[in-house]
Amino acid sequence: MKPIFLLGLIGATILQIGTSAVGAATPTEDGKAHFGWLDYAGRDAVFDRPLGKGEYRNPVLTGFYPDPSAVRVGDDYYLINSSFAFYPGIPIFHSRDLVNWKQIGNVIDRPDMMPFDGSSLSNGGIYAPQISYHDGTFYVINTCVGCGGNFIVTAKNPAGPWSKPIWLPHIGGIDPSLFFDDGKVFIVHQKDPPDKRYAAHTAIWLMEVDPATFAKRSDDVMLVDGGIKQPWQTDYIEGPHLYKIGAQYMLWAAGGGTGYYHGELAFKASKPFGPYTADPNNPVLTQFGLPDDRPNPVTATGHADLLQDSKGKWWAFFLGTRVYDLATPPQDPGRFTTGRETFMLPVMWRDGWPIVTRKGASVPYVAKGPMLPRNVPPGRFLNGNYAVRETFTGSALGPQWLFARTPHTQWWQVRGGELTITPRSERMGDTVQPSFVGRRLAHMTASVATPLRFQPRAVGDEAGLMAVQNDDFYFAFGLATNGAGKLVLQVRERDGAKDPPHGKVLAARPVSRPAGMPIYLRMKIDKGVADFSYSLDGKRYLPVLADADASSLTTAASGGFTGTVIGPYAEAATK
Ligand code: 6LW
Repeated sequence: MKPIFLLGLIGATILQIGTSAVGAATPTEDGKAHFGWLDYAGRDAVFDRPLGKGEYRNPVLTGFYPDPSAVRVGDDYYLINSSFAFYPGIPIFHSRDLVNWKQIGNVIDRPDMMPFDGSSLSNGGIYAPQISYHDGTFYVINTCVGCGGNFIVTAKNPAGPWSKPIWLPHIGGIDPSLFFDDGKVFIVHQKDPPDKRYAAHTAIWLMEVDPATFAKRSDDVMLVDGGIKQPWQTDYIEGPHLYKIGAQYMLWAAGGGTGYYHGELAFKASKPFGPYTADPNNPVLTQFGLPDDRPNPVTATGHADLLQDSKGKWWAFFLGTRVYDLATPPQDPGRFTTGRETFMLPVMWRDGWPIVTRKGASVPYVAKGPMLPRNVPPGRFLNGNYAVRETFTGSALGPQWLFARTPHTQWWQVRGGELTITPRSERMGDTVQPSFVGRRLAHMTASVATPLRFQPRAVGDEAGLMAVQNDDFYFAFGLATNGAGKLVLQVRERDGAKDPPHGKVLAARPVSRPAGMPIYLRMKIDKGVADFSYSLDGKRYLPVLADADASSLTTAASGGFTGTVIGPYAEAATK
């Protein structure tokens, strides 16, 4: 997968590039869908401001990259995110300067590693993983929700291979995090308190485990009870990480739930099992309570991981959401299609207590960076505005591509400069493993286009572009046949479980095109509005559906923890 960077180009312009590269490499009588490339162009006005010397841009990873966890090993930094039931799972990035990241693999990248079958794409699977390093070994500890619970995988090389999971049936709840201290190993995690009084009443617990087998070595001890009311949000206390700073044990945990009230809380103790004292600056990070009319609001900031760089400076990585509509009273946490993204800010200290955002301060889109020597070769664009052409020139898909759950058959091929997909009757909407592969929507305003060569063989055969939050909320824009030998382009939307599993047809337009020649499909998402158009020459686009309400791609509508994923698909009639 060789990305071609086309800075500054967006929309129609980008599609004029390389149209001649789309040849009739393979005939379409094979009934398969052939995609020549995928153009992605994203432009959010807030990213237009040029960077000054030493500055970096937030979010450092745009699009659905939530629950960041980062670790330093010498001069190298590694960062991971949660991925729910998309496969491969847990993207892992490398950086030398903390602001330019390059994906070096995925922690869950073998089909037998994690049982995602039947899991909800945006509510099940991989929640909040944590990465740590100790004595030459990397550890990722995590929860597979609805698919096995808490587990650990290890690796000598963070790019993989990672070990088979070691399951941790003795660790309840979610969000486990490892802590190495003086030859001992601990797991700090979220779990219900013994006297759980209401749904949001959770607590933080700690257990010492065996350093080799992770078997239980101590009682599970409650460190912080989220039900004890404080002047800050303690509901849904979760996502804990434990650090040793000097002689003190510092606990960080998210509070308020991963929405409008989200924040990060800090606590200190002189022994791992406590007692813990709360940071007088709590919440050390939040955007809750800021004016609703602030420009370019970032909301839901929390779930932070702390890291000290090789020069001794401290940084917090955390999630946040960029909302295009912070309704009043606020939607929880406003409308966004891009998921929860990875942000980074320096940590300030006051009397030995941390602060990430001062009271009333909004998270900056541009900040002064760590000034570490940059020597990672630039990878794919992961932040700011950009246009990229994903070409299918190699023999495999790059690590950024996502499948809906784990594929068990090889229904796609990267060959001859094309991505070829076999239409299958496993369809989006059925919580199965559809023939769909996509990339993250990383901008509020973005355009995705692809040249498609496809000759549907039967009614129900359909191929094109799909934008997906989960099985209940998605758009499919595809080429199909009406049965009378006529080709038709149609837009389907499923806007919740109330709609039929395969959605409703919002628009259909007959099209004709010389056999074997491509039809160019383009989907534009501009905040809450989507446009679907096509072209026969890759230059002049004709609408199939304009100004469609795209709110089904917002987390406010779909629920869950992911963002929109867009890419090629091919389906066949349900058996
Ligand atoms: C995760 C929890 C959270 O387990 O959301 O924002 C959950 N924080 O810590 C899913 O990402």
